[in-house]
Amino acid sequence: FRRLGLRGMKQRLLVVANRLPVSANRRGEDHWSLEISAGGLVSALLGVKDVDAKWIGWAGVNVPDEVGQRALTKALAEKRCIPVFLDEEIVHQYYNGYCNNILWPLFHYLGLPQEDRLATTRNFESQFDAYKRANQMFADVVYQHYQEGDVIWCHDYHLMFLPKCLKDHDINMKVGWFLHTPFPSSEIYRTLPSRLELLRSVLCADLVGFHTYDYARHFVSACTRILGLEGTPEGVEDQGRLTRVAAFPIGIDSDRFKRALELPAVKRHISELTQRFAGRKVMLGVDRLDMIKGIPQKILAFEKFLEENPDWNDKVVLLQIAVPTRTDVPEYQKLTSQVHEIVGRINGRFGTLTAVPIHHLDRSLDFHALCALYAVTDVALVTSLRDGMNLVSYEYVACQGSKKGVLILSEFAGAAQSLGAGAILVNPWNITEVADSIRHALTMPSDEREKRHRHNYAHVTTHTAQDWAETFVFELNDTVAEALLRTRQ
Ligand code: ADQ
Repeated sequence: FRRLGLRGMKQRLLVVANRLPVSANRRGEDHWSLEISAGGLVSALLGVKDVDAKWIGWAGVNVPDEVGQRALTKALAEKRCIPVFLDEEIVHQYYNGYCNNILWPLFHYLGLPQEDRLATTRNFESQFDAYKRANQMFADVVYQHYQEGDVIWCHDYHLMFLPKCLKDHDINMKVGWFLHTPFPSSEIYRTLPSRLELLRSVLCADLVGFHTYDYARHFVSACTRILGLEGTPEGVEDQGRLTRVAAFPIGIDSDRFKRALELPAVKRHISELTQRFAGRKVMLGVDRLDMIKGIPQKILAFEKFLEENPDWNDKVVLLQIAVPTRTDVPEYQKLTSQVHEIVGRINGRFGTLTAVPIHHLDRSLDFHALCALYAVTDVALVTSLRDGMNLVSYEYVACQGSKKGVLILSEFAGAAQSLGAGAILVNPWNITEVADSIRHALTMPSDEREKRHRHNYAHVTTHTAQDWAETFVFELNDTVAEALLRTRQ
């Protein structure tokens, strides 16, 4: 900031993400009610010092009429949000199609569409077209609000084409792009038909960030192998221009969780849950119901544990909270039925008249109930098949100050890089290994539990969401300043 003469000034930051952090409900022709979703990204950005942040994104609703659009724009302005209006057709092609059916599975190593999803491949061109058009619509809204000196921070795989749109408009814009998912090995990435255009666009950004060093390395390899560019320790170089590439591991607002544990409502939840499960060890899973989260694999591993450890049968319970997501997509519907089927079978097999081994809820929990669950449970089970970071593992650790529960964590979650020394790391595909880890976690001596917890707690409370956002914005300013100095020399 100092080098740019910004010391003491509030710098404007435009955060561009597919979804605004609000849920909007229409209450009349020109009246909207808004609820801010207090996710990690929101608290991260609220906590960045000397920065005045605004959000640009889709509100998640179709608003075809001008009266509704004007009213929503006005209501959102009070929450420092600016809407991008996408119609149903573009949402279908860009969001459901290209983003969720092509990029999401590919980036999580599930490959390009097969069978059911093959129809999407046939429509690939039109979906990629819609993706580019949607990205251009986000860019148009950015131009309308941009002032010289603003920092523009683009988020995630939905907006890979945005850096190019922005730099084509004004080469001096300061543009950063951050990916919340993994960036896969270049051998996987190179199967994507639009691989060249997307890489070239991301390289238009000044700073490109990932959760882990491995994802950054995969990205640089994709640029060298697919585009034939040169990778340097700082990033990727193309005709003398450097795009800086680095790892910026996200964190959580750990104080928010610690404060919540002191609230009477949360304490009430905690004592209810403690009574409800008295005499049993409680294991917890909290995930969006998505194939990348490995929920069926987790439940099968728990079944294996029950099979091999009959003495534990009525002494342990697994609470699996799964928020339904992308419910209109057939593959997600199939996953839901598959999970229900497995849970039903296991409860039928191991349940008694008074207790069942798995409580499975298909719903989101409010923040207080979630904190209470994190606090009372003995073991958290995170078995993602791939996950950019996985914040549930961080949230669990933040709430375990007194209990010092054990975290079983997939080695394929980004969080394994930061919490690996404290967690029990597992390969989620190996259900025997996960079943053994469950037994290890449930029988772990208290001094080992404390040591492991201390390591993770220190990490989660010192690598916060605020630090993450502050570091990214600082580095982006620095990168641009350095590039300016280089061109002047
Ligand atoms: P997600 O895939 O959504 O995020 P994750 O990082 O675990 O995964 O965050 C989920 C959030 O939703 C957590 O804050 C959690 O508390 C909340 N949540 C999950 N289930 C819930 C439930 N049943 N009820 C209430 N709340 C629930 C993407 C990437 C991740 C990356 C994040 C941030 O896929 O890998 O860590 O972005 O970059």
